[in-house]
Amino acid sequence: MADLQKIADGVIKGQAEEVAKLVKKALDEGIAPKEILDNGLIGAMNIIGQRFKNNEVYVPEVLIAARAMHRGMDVLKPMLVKSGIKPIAKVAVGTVKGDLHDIGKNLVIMMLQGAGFETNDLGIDLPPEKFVEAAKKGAQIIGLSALLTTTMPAMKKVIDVFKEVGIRDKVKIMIGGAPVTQEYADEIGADGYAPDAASAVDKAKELLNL
Ligand code: B1M
Repeated sequence: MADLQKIADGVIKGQAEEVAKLVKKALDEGIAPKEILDNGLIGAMNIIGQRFKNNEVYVPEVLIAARAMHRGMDVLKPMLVKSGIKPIAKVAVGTVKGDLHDIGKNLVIMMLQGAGFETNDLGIDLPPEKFVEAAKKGAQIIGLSALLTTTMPAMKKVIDVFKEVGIRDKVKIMIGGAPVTQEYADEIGADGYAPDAASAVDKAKELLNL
């Protein structure tokens, strides 16, 4: 089996240490870091994302694959930096004020990382100002997560504050979380909604025309 296919297979199976070894071997053999990233690590996370969307795998499998992807990234990152590979875009994601749920948000972040985005995990229970701060620091997409019907209005509040400080048109705002819908996104003027972590990657790319 070709080296890149072995790496992708290792990620899909969640074999973190094996992936780290295989990435190192591929680098030693002179395979370009970008090739390893695109066709080994990201390729595998795309497959996992698709299977997750189709309910063929569940949260634990995604978490385990993401962990293996991260181990591979640890080995690859210094080489990527050296060869000047830039992330495809910057996204900051957090859970809105009053809401402590973060499992879904973390999955969204992992899938975005797996797709080559630079991510800023802002945390949970965040006031609107934290999202504004992240946008001012260069995030092109602000991602809001909410799991409670009672915290959904905090998403609108974030959008209102972006308008108040005059930077609403400088960023794309994407929302998600179990009770959130496309209709709600339209109602509050969000730029995008994604029902799950894999779709969040598609939506982020769509919002930035990537
Ligand atoms: Co909470 N809780 N909880 N809880 N909790 C729910 C959400 C609830 C549905 C349970 C129920 O009653 N059946 C209910 C909400 C009811 C409602 O509002 N409609 C509920 C409640 C009521 C509460 C408390 C109020 C309970 C209490 O104290 N009385 C309390 C509130 C605390 C607070 O936030 N202020 C509370 C607390 C907790 C725990 C702390 C115990 C824990 C959270 C731990 C943690 O996150 N670290 C917890 C949990 C685990 C849940 C359930 C069981 C699981 C949520 C989860 O992680 N799902 C949940 C019931 C359930 O869903 N079965 C429940 C898995 C995760 C992968 O899915 O987060 O939907 P999800 O994320 C998905 C998508 O939604 C999407 O992608 C993810 C991956 O596919 N997505 C995005 C998410 N964010 C996105 C952002 C995007 C795009 C997509 O763009 C930026």
